[in-house]
Amino acid sequence: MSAREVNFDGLVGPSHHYGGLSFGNMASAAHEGSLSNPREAALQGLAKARALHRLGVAQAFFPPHMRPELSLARRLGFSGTDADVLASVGREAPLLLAACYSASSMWTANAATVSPSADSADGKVHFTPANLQNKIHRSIETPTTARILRAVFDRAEFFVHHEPLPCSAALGDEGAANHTRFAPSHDAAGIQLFVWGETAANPWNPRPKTFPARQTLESTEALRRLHQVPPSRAVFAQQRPETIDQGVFHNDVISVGYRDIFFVHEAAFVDTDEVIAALCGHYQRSTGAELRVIRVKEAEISVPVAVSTYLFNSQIVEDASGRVLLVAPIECSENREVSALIDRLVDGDSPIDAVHYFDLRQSMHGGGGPACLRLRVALTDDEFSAVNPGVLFSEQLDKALCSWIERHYRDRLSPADLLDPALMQESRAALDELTQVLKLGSIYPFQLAP
Ligand code: SUG
Repeated sequence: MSAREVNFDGLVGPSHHYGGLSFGNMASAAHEGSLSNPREAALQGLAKARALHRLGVAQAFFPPHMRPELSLARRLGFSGTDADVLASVGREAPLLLAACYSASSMWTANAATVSPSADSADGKVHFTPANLQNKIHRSIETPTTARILRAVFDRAEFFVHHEPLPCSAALGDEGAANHTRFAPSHDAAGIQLFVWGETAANPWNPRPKTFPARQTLESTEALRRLHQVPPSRAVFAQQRPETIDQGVFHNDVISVGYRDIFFVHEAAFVDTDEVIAALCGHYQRSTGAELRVIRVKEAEISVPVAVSTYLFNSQIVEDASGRVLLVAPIECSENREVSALIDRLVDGDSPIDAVHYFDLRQSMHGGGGPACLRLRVALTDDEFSAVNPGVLFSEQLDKALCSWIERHYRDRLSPADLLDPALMQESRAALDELTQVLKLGSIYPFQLAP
């Protein structure tokens, strides 16, 4: 049976703005309060999905979440009509208003951890929605993410949906951004890399001094158990604390894996060489093949340059003819050292055959590059045919989404605009229509019976 890896890209929602909500994420801090363009953001994301689809990559979408999520403000003591809540939160707690309105669900690499059926003991695809407990604006994504995953992957004979891990600092979980799978092909059994930033069990273990570590060792161990990945197929690695303190808040900001390829900066882990050796050993024993590692030295690309260009947040994909492509943010082409490195990889004997640059600046300014905008799900043919077809990319869906974005999205949004009650009505009208376009049924709270 053959299989493919499907990229589920997050559609950017109508309230995309720069709230400065993610301490430890340099781009989020740098763009706090600046003017966003939700329409351009959504169209940039769609353009990436369209281009990859046309190259032969399997593409699908997850819808944006309902915003504003006023239930968050209500749980924190704000009351009255929706308009009253909006006005009083705006007056008394502007950061909370930004959180209620955050469009961060676009970064679907943080939606869930996914293990393909080839790796799991029960032969099913496992999903655990991330609890995202480190950031309030992200923690509110989890219930909607869980509903969307169940709506898209609804056949119990193929798909297992776990509860999110309990919302505790000891179990911080940021989903696929800290999880990578290596395998000779999408249908073959492989190995999985689980990356964590701190451990609740040992307070003396080195941890970042300035910025938070968002994922714990304990959460990664739980994910391995829940997903029935045998210990022999799992490698655990700690992010280097100093690297987190330089703005590497997720592992996908400093490494990316695809099939048998691992593109990694030497400062990614506490002991990167040891991690590479463990991965190569496990991979060899599990698959009989060799892992191909592209290890980038600090002297070639510094961590701050990796963070500002998001080189390692590139996607690695294969086109229809099997050529391996690096899908990189346009910022990489604008940096001399980074573009020179990419040229060397493409021209030399690395596994990368070509590069495609994308302008995703609206997302990048919130700290999300190409790889943040997609959740990968490796599916066999049978599993693929069980996916809700409404979310799969087609030229027809592309046209419908373009028209939907053009009709519903604003082209500028400032923090002050979040106080405008019309924005709430506009967002709900847009999302209500979207569930029909994607044929997902009722997934938003305003569509569900009380
Ligand atoms: O969680 N930014 C997101 C970016 C997530 C990137 N995802 C991956 N690396 N996979 C975050 O920090 C910014 C929101 C704001 O500032 O308004 C934000 O949430």
